[in-house]
Amino acid sequence: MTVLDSPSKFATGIPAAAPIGEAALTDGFHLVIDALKLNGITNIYGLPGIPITDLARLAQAEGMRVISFRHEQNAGHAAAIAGYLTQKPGVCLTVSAPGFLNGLTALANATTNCFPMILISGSSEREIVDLQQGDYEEMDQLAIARPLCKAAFRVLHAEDIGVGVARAIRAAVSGRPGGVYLDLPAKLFSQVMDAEAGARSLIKVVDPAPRQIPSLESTGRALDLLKKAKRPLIILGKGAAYAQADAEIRALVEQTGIPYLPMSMAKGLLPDTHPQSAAAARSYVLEQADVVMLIGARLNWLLSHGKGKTWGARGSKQFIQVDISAAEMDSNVAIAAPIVGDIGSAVAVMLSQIGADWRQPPADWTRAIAERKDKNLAKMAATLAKSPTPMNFHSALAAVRDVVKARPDAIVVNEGANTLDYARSIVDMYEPRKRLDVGTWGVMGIGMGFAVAAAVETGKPVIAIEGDSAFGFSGMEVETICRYRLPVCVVVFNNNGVYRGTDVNPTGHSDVAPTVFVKGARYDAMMKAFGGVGVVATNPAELKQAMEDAVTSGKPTLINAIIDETAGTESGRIGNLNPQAAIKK
Ligand code: ADP
Ligand code: TZD
Repeated sequence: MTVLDSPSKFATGIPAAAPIGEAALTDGFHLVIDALKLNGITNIYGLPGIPITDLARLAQAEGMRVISFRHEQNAGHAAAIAGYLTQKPGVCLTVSAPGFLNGLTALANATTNCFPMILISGSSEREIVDLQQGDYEEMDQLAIARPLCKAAFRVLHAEDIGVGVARAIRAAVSGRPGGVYLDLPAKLFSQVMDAEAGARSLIKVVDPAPRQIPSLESTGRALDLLKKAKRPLIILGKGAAYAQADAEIRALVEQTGIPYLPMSMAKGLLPDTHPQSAAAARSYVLEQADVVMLIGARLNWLLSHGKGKTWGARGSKQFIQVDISAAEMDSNVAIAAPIVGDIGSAVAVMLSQIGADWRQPPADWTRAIAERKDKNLAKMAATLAKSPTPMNFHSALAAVRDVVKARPDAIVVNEGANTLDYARSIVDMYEPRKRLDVGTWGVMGIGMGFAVAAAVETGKPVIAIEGDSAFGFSGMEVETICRYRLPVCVVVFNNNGVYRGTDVNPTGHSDVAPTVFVKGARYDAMMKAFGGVGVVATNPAELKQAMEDAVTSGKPTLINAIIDETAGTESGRIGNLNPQAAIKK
């Protein structure tokens, strides 16, 4: 129960008692905070201003951790990944119109990636917005948010705050997780009501993400298919990592003996060094497999939509898909055995149905994969052993790989093009949910937001491997990292531009080419500017040492890793998606 006080008194930090004989009161500010706390939400990622400045202040005063950012998009990405890591909706708090819009990219990205998040934005007065009379930061935010997220709600009355927050939480985490928008008009915050009635109006959400147990028929159908398969394959996606059914998933893979491929953020669900990992023979297994079981992975562009050259001869595959979203089935190709349910339950049911007589996959299949793997790994080892000057992506990532191997509990954040693609294949992960990256959209700008939230939510060291372009999208948040003294080590792969730094302006004009940055930029000085550690690394030994120092000390660190500006390729590994001019002039 909170006694009503004026915001200005809270600003002084002196709570006032209710006058004797008067009923204790509460208000919109306190009800929002109480509703979040009641539901176990302890952290807010945001950026203060009218009308939510006091909400942020009061939340901190009431014991919540309030992490203020320099731009709402980064706060939004932080909230989204907090949701992914904890299975509780991450909360992002913004001001109206422009602040809301800045947060919206992250909300849409969270929805696309199936991360549970709630964007709470203050908004202007309904009466003025609806008549378009030109209020301060006027915008019909609810209407704008609605098509970009899983659900959107507005609360107009203090007594409905409990319901609004409860609905937002349920919508974010139940079924397929996603982003929810909660619109809180300025007038709501100062609405006053009896404190006891207020407390009674709040809802502690019971079983917010209920288990969805699949039918035995559906799991039986899938297991029958797998049993008959000559070349079975399991693909683990970030839905499997999100589900936190790590032991069951590992048991399923190991008991069936089926080779598996981890999608990017599912790396580490089983250690990448696991003998059944087929990651080093990816093209081979995608082309050759006859039965593929997808667990928490969509057949979207990242898997070439389940068809085309990548997947071998037409009609050569049968798919099993385990997903909480029934509507996901058949979205790209026919799913022969859909299993609709939550991954924890689905995998547990399958484990219970696998008898002692389960036959391991045919040895010629696993042997063929092992041979390809060995060949590819040997080739990669030879490449990684080289140490050119300046560094290229491979030699720098060999150093990163060694540091992560020594600290498997560290969380790796990764964005860029070449920096992303090479890191994904070179840096082995050993534990679940330790690799966070650009996800389904391949969005740049997640870097510092993800890094901040990963550190705040887990307390573990964070290593952010950033292309220099990618880093620029959220680079100002190095101040946030320093301000909260977070154990984040940012490594900027500095090759002077987007993809590479070698383009030239063909006209001879002094403007550089559109993909080129200032050459030799000192990103390390940015971290130093705010009291952190800044280092320049020109070779793998320097890079490794600086990373080890950062991880050991826990001090905010930025390592400016100098990479050959001719290394890498346009668009990394997805150059095929990049249209080229048909007519050369
Ligand atoms: P990736 O990018 O790693 O391939 P996707 O984001 O495409 O993974 O797929 C994740 C899938 O996981 C989504 O279709 C989502 O509905 C599903 N999912 C998320 N959480 C669960 C869960 N707890 N149980 C079952 N499916 C889930
Ligand atoms: N804007 C947003 C929000 N997301 C994007 N994905 C892009 C632009 C386009 N883009 C990519 O897809 S990767 C990339 C951009 C701008 C940056 C690549 O350069 P880098 O990485 O320096 O970060 P590499 O490792 O040098 O290739």
